[in-house]
Amino acid sequence: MRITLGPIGIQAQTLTRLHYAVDGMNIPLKALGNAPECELWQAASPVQQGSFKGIVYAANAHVCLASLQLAEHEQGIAAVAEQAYLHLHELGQHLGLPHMLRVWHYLYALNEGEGDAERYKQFCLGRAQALEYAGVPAEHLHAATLVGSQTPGVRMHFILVKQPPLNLENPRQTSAYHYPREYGPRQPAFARASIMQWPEAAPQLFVSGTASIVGHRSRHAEDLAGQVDESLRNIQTLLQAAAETMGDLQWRDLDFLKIYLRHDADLERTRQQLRSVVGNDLPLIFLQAGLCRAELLVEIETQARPAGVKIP
Ligand code: 3EB
Repeated sequence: MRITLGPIGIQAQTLTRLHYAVDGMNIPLKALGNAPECELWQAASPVQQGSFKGIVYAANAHVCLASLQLAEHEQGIAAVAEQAYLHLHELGQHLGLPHMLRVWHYLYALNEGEGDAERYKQFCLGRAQALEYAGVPAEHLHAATLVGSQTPGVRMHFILVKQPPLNLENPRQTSAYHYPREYGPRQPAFARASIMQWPEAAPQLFVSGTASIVGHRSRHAEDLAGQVDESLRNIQTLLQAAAETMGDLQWRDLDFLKIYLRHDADLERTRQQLRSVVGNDLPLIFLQAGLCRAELLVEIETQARPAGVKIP
């Protein structure tokens, strides 16, 4: 399965070998500028659609692309997070695709609540409890993005696979799953990047949402340009770590950058700065989103696959 273009829904498109949609799968964020209208995910063998405990998905024997939506009532977001991850785990068992490769989270009112009661920190608590129950060790954590959405409830999109991906950490950053206590009662459970070694195909890289964090501390508060630079340095470091498996990766070798901006007014400044670093060929996809720490203004994710890679 591969991504061909950036966001705003996975829609049925006629591709060379097959096409499919996951009904109702769309990114619950506002696109900024002239973003592409849909994301295409293509698999080389046919997929079947299904639904399972509020998750809709498309899957074949090797890979599953899925979307989960949970409403929040009085139970609190930690309980919702726990349930979401338990359902995700059960779906993986049910399909024989037990490993997470990539997860995107879209959470309502992300920074609401003080101290340990902040909704992001409570989400991390429920997620950690579910993964502990499921027996997922730190070295099997997956690449992830977690941003704030204006749409109520918890939305997650995720990719499940048969064989565990190779996960990378960033030597410039403390692993999120080792963040100190000041960031919340349980650490954020994700890897900085995942590489999927598809059987009989070239590997594919998924870089997590990457922000201006060095060690475990946020850098360049209130300095957009500084945060963009620091995020790019972090991504570059991950590309270097990935080179051992993927071969040398330059900016132009990436599929796109997906940029989450806290303030839509920062669009043009950010675009100009990114263009000056990555050149004119790389697609830039801008989305407006809340971010995990109040001082963060920007977060960037990316993917890469060598030309011609076939996803089973
Ligand atoms: C960070 O590096 C920024 O909790 O799943 C980025 C990607 C961030 C994923 C998550 C959080 C998550 O800590 C925030």
